[in-house]
Amino acid sequence: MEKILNYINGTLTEPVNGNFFNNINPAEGKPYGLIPDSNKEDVAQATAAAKHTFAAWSTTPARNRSSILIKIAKLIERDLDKLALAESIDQGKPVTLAKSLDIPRAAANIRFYATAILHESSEAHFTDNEAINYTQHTPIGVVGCISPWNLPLYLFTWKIAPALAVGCTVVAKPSEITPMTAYLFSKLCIEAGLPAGVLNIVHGVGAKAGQAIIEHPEIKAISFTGGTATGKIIAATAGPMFKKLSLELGGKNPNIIFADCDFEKAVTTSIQSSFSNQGEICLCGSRIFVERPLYEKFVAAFKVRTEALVMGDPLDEKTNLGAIASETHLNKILSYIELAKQEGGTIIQGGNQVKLTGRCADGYFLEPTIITGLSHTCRTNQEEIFGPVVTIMPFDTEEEVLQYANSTTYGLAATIWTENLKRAHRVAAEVKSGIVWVNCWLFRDLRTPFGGMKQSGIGREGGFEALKFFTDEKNVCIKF
Ligand code: TXE
Repeated sequence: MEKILNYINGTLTEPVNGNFFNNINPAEGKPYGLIPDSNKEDVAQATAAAKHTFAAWSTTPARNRSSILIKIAKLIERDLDKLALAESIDQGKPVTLAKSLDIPRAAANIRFYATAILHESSEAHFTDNEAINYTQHTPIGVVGCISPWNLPLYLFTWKIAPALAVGCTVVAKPSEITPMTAYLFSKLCIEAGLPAGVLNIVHGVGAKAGQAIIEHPEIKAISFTGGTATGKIIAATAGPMFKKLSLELGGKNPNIIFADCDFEKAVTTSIQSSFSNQGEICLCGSRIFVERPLYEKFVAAFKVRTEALVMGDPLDEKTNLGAIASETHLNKILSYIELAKQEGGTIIQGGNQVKLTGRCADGYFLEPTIITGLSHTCRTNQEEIFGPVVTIMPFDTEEEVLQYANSTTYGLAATIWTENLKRAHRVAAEVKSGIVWVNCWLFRDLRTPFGGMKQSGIGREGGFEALKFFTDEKNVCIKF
């Protein structure tokens, strides 16, 4: 049983209260390690260490901060196989996905911000011949970064990298469902020579350790990715304390397929956007809308491709779909499949929990599921399920599909499939989503700001926006 430890002031340490809880391997449904059950006291220690180190780290030349971060990125690349295996065991995702997506992206996140900080610039405005106004950004202080369980190291590094690059010191908490790669990451930070206290990782449950980070008065900004319900709690706590907030929350993303699309590409990519990572990606297109002339053909082809997906042991290189991240989450998804039936939906594929044999006999496996026959207004089509479950609905006109697409409280991502350039621009302009992909999905340029509209969140991550988020901005006017 591997015992995960907190990383506070440069040292791996047990929680102050000495309490741990089980770390479950979702493919086996069994504990395989222990997680610190940290509380306020650990967060207080971590914050004190971060505060103490802030003066030194924030005045360390950007090139030196950059070179330590690059060292960490190289260590991630060196340990690619080890980290991918750990992430697959911890989260249930196929090891091949961890190896090709999660871990390389974690290294890329760190490299991106380690180099971006070397190219940071600020604005100056000359006011006729009378004055100059310039904008100055200075690191805001100690910041809190809280990440979820679906893309563990990928989202953890996405938050901490810009904070560290800009000169902030960090108190971070990975999800208690998937803490292992953040723990291995803390060892890499020690190996790379990251000064003590610059990054502190406190493990534990959200309501205790997470909430203590949000409430701590010395933590000036919070970057959070997780569920919308948790986002509301965080906003309610941090808002009255006037903390800077970036909230990346849920999605109920439309995947809009027009009859003039490149059919083969649309079907192949829609399989990925529906079922990658067991559908546990906030950007997954969980509502598929197909223009009526193509509807029957699309549904038939999509069903055949879904049937061909291999669900099984995440450590098997042939596996396309691994385990659901936790038993609680599996039950949540199953309850939505029941709801879909009650709402009059037809399960045309999947819908059942699966019992595998051998090592994975007690794991949390669920068939990829396709539901048709539902209205866009029902709860199944309005609430985030966050699993391998998609609905497919026909539409007749652009106006109609835009109304369907925009009918939820979410607005994270949308995908549009059409070969008609004018229509692509027209629909992209009208969809209320922070990210719109045309004829592709999950294509990311890290310079592009990332975030949602409506209840999918506030603030933008990615690009230079993220560096700015972790700063105080000042505008200075000098009169000649
Ligand atoms: O996430 P939580 P949960 C959605 C998805 C899922 C639902 C709930 O629909 O079914 O959210 O998942 C920490 N103060 N997404 O409950 O609770 C927690 O410890 C501070 C979408 O597992 O939001 C973890 O580190 N922190 C999503 C992080 O918040 C708190 C990814 C996320 O957990 C806290 C995950 C508190 N009071 C779930 N309570 C996405 N957008 O990608 C919890 N946490």
